[in-house]
Amino acid sequence: MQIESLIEKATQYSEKTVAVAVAEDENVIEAIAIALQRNLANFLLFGDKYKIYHLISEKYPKLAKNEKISIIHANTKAGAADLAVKAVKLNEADVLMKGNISTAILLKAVLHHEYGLRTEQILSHVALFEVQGFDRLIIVTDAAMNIAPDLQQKVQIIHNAVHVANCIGIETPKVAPIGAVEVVNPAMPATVDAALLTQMNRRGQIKNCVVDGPLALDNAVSAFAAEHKEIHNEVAGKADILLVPTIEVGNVLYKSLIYFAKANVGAVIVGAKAPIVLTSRADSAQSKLNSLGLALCIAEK
Ligand code: COD
Repeated sequence: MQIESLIEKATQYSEKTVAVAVAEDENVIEAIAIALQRNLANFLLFGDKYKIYHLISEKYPKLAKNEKISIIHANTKAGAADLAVKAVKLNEADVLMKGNISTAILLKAVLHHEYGLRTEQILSHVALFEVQGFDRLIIVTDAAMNIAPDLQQKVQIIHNAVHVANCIGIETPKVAPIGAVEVVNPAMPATVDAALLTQMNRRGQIKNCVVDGPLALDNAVSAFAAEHKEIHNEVAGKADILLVPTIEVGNVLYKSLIYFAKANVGAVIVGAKAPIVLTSRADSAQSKLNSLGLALCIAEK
């Protein structure tokens, strides 16, 4: 499966609605324009209506009259985030999308006790990468939400990533908890958690996937590297999901894949009432479109 085929699949759900928090952003509007050309969804654009109109009419004049777009004014960015979150809460939208607003402000609205989008699950970030020359899609989690997850949070982060893998057709994904080495070293807590997660999976405490770790990145994704180190298990060299120990590791891996490997990416936050598209402001319109496609496929499930 390729990311493009997810976007294609999402066009089957074109009656879904996306609430965009602070839509006054060139890349966001470009992604929405492409999404509308492909009849991907309806859009509720929350933010400064003058700036949104200006951006739309300057570059995409036909969009201003598109009945699949509604613009709802908010005086502040935090106000726009609150309104977009409430639209999802009230089932007026199926997906929440971050626009020109800091991640922390949007997430605070999402986590709000009264009108937020909490469920019993933890919320976590799941990024899907298509890397040229690599034989499969790779999921990286959590590169943007949970800062230093503990063991129990890692269990839930795996659960969320497995759900995403299932939504894109990977039935029993292979999960590699990543460390700097492939053996347990008590001085490296990530390796201890990885071993515990492996055992929890074997004992049925983590289901619908195969977990094996710790694995360093090379032994997780390269059969050659795993073979060279004589690591033989179901995950080594074949991982679908890379569980990183901290946000910094995830963020560096995410950005390395994009900036060095020119990877194609789509990313969402899952575990909330609805999927959340949370790409960085600097991400391209293409990656925002990819994330929308992924989020709409997840919303459909
Ligand atoms: N899932 C569910 N509930 C959560 C989560 C989560 N991942 N994180 C916090 N909560 C709940 C807590 O249980 C608590 O009830 C409430 O939210 C507040 O918790 P705090 O005090 O830990 O949360 P905050 O508001 O200080 O921080 C939450 C953030 C998500 C904002 C914080 O974790 C954060 O800043 N994450 C990094 C976001 C970021 O900057 N990413 C940039 C990379 S692109």
